[in-house]
Amino acid sequence: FFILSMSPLLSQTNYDESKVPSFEVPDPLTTFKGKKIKSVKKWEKARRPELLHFFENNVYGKIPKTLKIDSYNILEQDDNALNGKAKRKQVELTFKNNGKTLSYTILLYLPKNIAKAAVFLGYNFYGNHTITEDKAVLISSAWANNNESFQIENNTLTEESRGKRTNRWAVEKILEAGYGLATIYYGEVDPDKNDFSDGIHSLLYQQDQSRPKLDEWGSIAAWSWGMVRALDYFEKDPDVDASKVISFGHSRLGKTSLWAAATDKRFAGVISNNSGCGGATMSKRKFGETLAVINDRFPHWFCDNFNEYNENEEALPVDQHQLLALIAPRPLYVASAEEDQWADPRGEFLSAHYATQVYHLYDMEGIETMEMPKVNEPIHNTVSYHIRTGKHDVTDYDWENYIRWANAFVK
Ligand code: GTR
Repeated sequence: FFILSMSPLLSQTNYDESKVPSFEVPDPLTTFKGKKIKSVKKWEKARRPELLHFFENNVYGKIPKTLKIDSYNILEQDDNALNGKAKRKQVELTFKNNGKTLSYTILLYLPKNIAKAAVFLGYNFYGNHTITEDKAVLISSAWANNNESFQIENNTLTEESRGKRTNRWAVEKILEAGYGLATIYYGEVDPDKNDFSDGIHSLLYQQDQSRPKLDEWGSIAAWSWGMVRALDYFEKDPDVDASKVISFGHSRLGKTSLWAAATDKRFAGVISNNSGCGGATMSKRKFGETLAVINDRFPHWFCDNFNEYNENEEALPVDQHQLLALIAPRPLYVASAEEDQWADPRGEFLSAHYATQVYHLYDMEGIETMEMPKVNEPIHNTVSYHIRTGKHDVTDYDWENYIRWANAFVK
């Protein structure tokens, strides 16, 4: 599943900085019609909406209609979880439409002595039970990609993978710092396969529709939608400070956390961990993964309109730094890994830099320099960035920095 098949496009992958094409960086502060934006008011009234609209119609796809939580059910709760260190809740959200039902479960750990906690919210790849050894965490029955190292066969999650991803989730550090952690298995919202008969898409088709239209949502937008609805739930949960929810995601789920926060201003902060192509990095650099490659290998992630730009990045009137700009003025953290050249760390860094001019409109600071910091030397501002040693992953180092940044800029 993560192994690259050798298509001719892949053999053309560029990892040479001197071969990055020169291109004009689309200006976040000039409208498509050429008007210069000089105030927050104009940004919010004119420019931000047209950019959001462009990403909706041509990149991630728009959601056909709003669908609210039909009901929520606290499946399980324990005030003395993790050896008495945390409160645990497992909350199932249910949605209904077109005679169909979809449910997904939020696993929530909360620090015990805080009345209303700020929370990191992020999806996991292989089930809530993989992020912790905690035996009480329920195992999802949703479809999963087969994976030998997680002992997933027949697309079914089992007890055998409990705790297999604890390395990516610094649960104790998060709780000790006074934050809650909420996670959802992304396959419950939309199974990660090129099949639009299942997942949340199927609840919102019009009569006789069986797949999204050209400008309608792919899977990333569907997963983002799931995060937004989780935020709706947090507004009802007395233990959560819904005004301090940080969307977090790694890789494809980092693309997701960015899009969720771009579409919903209630997210108080955003973390993009190694999100790469179609996430934080700049498409026009064509470094590492390119649009043609991502749309070929994962045809269901973006909307069909995005294919317009396969091997045609020059034609894009936007680039991903403008997605980051949609987060302004909220705190944003973009993180890369040295060995994750596929995700183009330099492109992720530059993107954070180019988005910073929108933060300046709000008198906030971001990535002021165009010189990339050394590995393991983070730049912390309202817009933060680091590149750490190691590979495509989420590590304790990443979490330690996210917590420091959240303490300074979100909490
Ligand atoms: C890769 C994909 C990346 C990234 C990654 C992941 O195969 O090319 O864009 O999303 O998967 O999600 O782990």
